[in-house]
Amino acid sequence: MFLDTLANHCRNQPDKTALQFIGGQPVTYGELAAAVNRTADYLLSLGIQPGDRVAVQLPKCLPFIYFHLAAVRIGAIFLPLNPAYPTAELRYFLADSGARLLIADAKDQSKLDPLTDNLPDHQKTTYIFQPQDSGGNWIEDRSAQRDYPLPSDPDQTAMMLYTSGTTSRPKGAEITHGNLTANIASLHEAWGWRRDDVLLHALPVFHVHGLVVALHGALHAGATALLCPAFDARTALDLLCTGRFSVFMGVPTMHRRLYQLAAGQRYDLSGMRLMTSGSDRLPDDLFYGYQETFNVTLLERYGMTETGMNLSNPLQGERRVGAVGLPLPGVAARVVDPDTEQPLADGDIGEVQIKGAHVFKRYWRQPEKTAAAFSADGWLRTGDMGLREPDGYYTLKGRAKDLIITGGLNVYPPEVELVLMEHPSVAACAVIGCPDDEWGEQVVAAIIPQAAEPADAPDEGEICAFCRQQLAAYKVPRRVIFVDKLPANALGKVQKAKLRAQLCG
Ligand code: MLC
Repeated sequence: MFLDTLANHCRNQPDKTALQFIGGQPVTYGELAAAVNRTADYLLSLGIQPGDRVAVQLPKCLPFIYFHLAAVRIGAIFLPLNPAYPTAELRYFLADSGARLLIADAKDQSKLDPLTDNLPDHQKTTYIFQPQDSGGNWIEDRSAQRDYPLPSDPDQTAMMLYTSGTTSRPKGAEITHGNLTANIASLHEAWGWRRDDVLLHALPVFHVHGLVVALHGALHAGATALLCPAFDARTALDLLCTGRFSVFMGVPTMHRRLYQLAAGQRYDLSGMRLMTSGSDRLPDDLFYGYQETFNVTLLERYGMTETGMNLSNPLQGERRVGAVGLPLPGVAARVVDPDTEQPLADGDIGEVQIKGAHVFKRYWRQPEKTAAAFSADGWLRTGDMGLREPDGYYTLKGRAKDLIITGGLNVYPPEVELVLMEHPSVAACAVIGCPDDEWGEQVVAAIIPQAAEPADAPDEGEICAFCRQQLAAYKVPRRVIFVDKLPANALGKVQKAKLRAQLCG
C-alpha cells in the first residue's frame, strides 16, 4: 500500500531529501519517518483510535504533512480543511464528521474555542504556533520512535474530503487506503514517476490534486518535493527556470498566470519531464500558448475528489488539445445515456461513468446519497458529460450537474443560493458561472430584491459581505446583478442556461 512504499523509502534512502519548503530546511526521508512517528505517538497519547476523525485546518506547512501521514498511519481518518473556511462552514464540517481532534493554527484560537465548545464529539483542539515557521519541530521534545503497524485493510477509510452537493450540504467522501494505493500506482505507471524526479509543488494540500496526485506522487516515488507555501506566478516561473525541477502540476488558472507573466517572451522549459493541468478544463489557447512560450505540451488529465485520477493524456504519444485523454491503468470508463444509463456509441455525448479500485467507498453517513452516486451495475456517475473518440480518447462536453469551477475549485450554486436567501433583502436568486479568462468561470448571482421601494434595495457590497461571513471567499459572487424576474420553466425551476445567455454576455 502507499504507506508501505513510503516506509521503504524512509528505510532505504534515509538521507535523501523528501520535502523542502522554499526558504526552509530540507527534510530527509529519515527525518520524515521520525517526525511522522513522533506525531503518531502524540495522536495515540491523546487516545485517538482507528476510525476517529482527525481534522486539520492549517496552512500549507510541515506540521500539516506530518499530521496527515501520522493520522492515516495509525488508522485514523484524516480530514483536511481549507484555512479559508469561515466559522459557519467549519462548524458544519466538524459537526458532520464528528471530528474528535482538531489541529489548528494558534492565531485562530479565539475564533475556534467558542465554536468547538458546543460540538459533542469534539474532545480537543491542538494549536500550532506559527505553523509555517515551525519547521515542523513543534513536537521535537517527544522522543517516541516506536514503529507502528501499518493499516493493512485496503477497505479502511484513510481520509475524508468534503465535496459539495447539488442539492444539499457538503458530503464527506470516504477515501480508503486501497483507493489511495490504486490511484498512486496507476499514476506512477502512466506518468513514469522516477526516484530522481524533483516536483515543484505549488498547489494547496487540502484537495485531492495537491495532496494525493502531487504530494503522494512524489513520496511514493521516493522523489523530492519542493513546496511553495502558496502559488505565486513570479516565484514559480523563476524556480521553473532554474532547471532544477522535472515535474510541475497546476490548475488552468495557475498556468494562465504563468503564461501571462511571460508576456510574449520565450522561456525554454522543455527540460521539464512532466507538466500537468487538471481540476478544470484547459482552454485551447493556453495549450497552444504554453507550447509556444515554454516549449512544453501540457498534459491534461481528469479526476474528481471521489476518485482521484480517472483519465489522462499519455506521457508518450499524442496529448490531444481539448481532450482529457485515455483511462488510466486500472480504470474503466464509459459514456452512457443519462436517462437510460445505456452505453452510447463513440462520438455520442452522454454522462461519463467510472469504475475501479480507486473509486471512493461512500459518503460519510449518507447511504442514500452514496446509492444515488452509483448506477445499478456499480459505475460512479460523475455528473460530467463527454464523449469517447473511436481511438479511445475522452473529451468533456459540459456538466449534467449544476456546478461552477473557478480557479480549479468547485462551487455548487445551491450552496451560495441558500446563503443569499437568508439575506432579508433577497426575494429570489439564482447563481451561475460566467466564463472568465483567468478563473475559467466566475460566480455570478442574479437577485430579485425584496424591496418595493428603491431606497430599500440591497447593495451589492452588502450582499457580498454577508456571503463572506458564511462562505469561503472563492464561493462569494464576483458580480451581483439585480433583475426583475428569473427565467423559469413551467414547474417554476430557474433555467440556468437561459440566465447564463442573458447575463454572461
Ligand atoms: C482564490 N480566490 C478565488 C480562488 N482562489 N476566487 C475564485 N476562485 C478561486 N479558485 C479569491 C481569493 O480569496 C481572493 O479574494 C481573490 O480571489 C484573489 O486572490 P489571489 O491571491 O489572486 O488568489 P490566489 O490565492 O493566488 O489563488 C488562486 C489559485 C488558487 C488559482 C492559486 O485558487 C488555487 O490554488 N487553486 C487550485 C485549487 C485546487 O487545488 N483545486 C483542486 C481541487 S481537486 P479576496 O476577495 O479575498 O481578494 C479536484 C480534482 C482534480 O478538482 O481533478 O484535481
